[in-house]
Amino acid sequence: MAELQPNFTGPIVKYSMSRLEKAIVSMVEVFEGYATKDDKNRQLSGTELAELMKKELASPEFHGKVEPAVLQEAMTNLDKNHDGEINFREFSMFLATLARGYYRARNKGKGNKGKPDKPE
Ligand SMILES: [Ca+2]
Ligand SMILES: [Ca+2]
Repeated sequence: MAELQPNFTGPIVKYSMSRLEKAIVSMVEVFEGYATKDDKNRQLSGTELAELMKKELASPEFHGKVEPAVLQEAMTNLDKNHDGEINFREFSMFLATLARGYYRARNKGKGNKGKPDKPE
């Protein structure tokens, strides 16, 4: 069936999500998966956050890349509006901080020689 070939460029290609789209869907699904464990299903409580961290951010592979200081900083600044819970906006900023830390660690010592490390 010609229309199912991988290099077909018509609208049917939209049936499979790109890596980036999958990453975005995963972010939302992970948040929802933990935030809905109690009555406030649009907020992560301390308990829900602890469980998420334990199950979703525990692999040695990831921790080998992200410096403990970056993780600590991300945790400290999580609750931006100081209401004791983490909403999706706060969670997405947390993930962005982790992604930047991971990106920096991955690219440490590679390229950009002579250019100072500027904070974004
Ligand atoms: Ca909740
Ligand atoms: Ca909050």
